[in-house]
Amino acid sequence: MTVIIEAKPYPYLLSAKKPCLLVIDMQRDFIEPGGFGDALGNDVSRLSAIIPTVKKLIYGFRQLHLPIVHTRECHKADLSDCPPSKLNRGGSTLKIGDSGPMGRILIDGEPGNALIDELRPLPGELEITKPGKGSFYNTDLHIHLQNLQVSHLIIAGVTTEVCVQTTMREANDRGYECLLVEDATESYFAEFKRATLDMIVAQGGIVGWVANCEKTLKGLEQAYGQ
Ligand code: TIU
Repeated sequence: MTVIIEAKPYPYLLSAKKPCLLVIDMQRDFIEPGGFGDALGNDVSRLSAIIPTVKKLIYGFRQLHLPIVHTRECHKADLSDCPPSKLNRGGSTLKIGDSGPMGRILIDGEPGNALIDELRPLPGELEITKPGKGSFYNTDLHIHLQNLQVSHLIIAGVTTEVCVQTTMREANDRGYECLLVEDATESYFAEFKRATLDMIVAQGGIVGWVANCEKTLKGLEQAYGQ
């Protein structure tokens, strides 16, 4: 069976192994006021526009019984997994670990660190906590994907040029065929999102593919639907 998704820079083919949806850091810290994104000086309101599209992708994968992995950027309460370089970067008033309106900033288990209500994982869907921007750094993601026999990653989430792009490059180097869903990812900077999408597909898809949600789900439904 071959699945074809109409994508840039050329059709994305899926065969043999399973595709997995990787939803990156759709957590309150980046999407709601009072979190880490806000503390860094960003206009966080830009990011909520993609929530319905990410929801559509998640529902599509659930209906097709395909695996979904959610990630969440966070640190341990004692900050032992947060390098001083990350802690001190940016010079903002509220730093990682400080108390903000949604609890301690970017700390595992705090209210602001939760995935947003609309995209809460279902039992059986993996939720990976990650201390870095890339989802493979200091996590068990690769081993989980290998156990699931996943070779293709369909990627969504925030922010496009930070955690999403870092993860996609890490995945590409580990041999995964990656497709970024362009209307299911967003940045605090419109021009950085545009540039990231361009960088991914340049040079014959040096990092992978880009397609919209509709085309992605259409290809998957044709192959895996009943
Ligand atoms: N600051 C920013 O754009 N992003 C992050 O710090 N983390 C993620 O992208 N998730």
